[in-house]
Amino acid sequence: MMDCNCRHKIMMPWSVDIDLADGTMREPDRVLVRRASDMEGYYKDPAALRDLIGQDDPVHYEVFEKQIPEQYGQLLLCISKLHPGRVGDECFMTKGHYHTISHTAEVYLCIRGQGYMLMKTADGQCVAEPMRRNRMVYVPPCWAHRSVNTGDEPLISFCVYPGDAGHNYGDIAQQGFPKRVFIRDGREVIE
Ligand code: PAN
Ligand code: ZN
Repeated sequence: MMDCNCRHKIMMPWSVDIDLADGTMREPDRVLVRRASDMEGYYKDPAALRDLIGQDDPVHYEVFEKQIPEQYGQLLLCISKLHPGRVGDECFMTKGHYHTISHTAEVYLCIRGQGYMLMKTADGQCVAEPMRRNRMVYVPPCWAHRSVNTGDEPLISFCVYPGDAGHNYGDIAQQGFPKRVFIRDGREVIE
């Protein structure tokens, strides 16, 4: 190992296989799994969530990651696989977060499924960008973000964001988003 002309050690280049159809990363270093029981407090209908937890506590989403130093200059990447399902009539979603260093952006390239990226700012703006296969969503600095699956198959995205971004879940856990996504009478409702 030699020093680069900054404070970091030289890291060896590497590559990884990603199965775009299945939405999995071969040989991830870490797989984060969030089940219904990890989502208490997030959905509009807590009783419907308790029912789901009591049934088989289904997996809501999985995040496949490679181990990359969480440092300025690095890029963190993952496959986010959000399963289809409803809590009552509300679509399965990720917890959502701001980045701890809030002025850091993120790219989500959707490789399968359909849904929305809900984004909000601290001053009350809220936007729902459609997610579908081959569509890229740019999450600008300072926007909290949560993906929502409105379809019947997994919503799968390849995500890239700065190594030092960090995750701040607390604000969203307390405040939520101004909008939620439902399926009612077979139609998407955002309200
Ligand atoms: C994504 C998310 C992933 C899971 O990698 O972490 O989709 O969502 P939550 O982190 O909100 O549970 C990302 O935005 N990283 O910054
Ligand atoms: Zn993020």
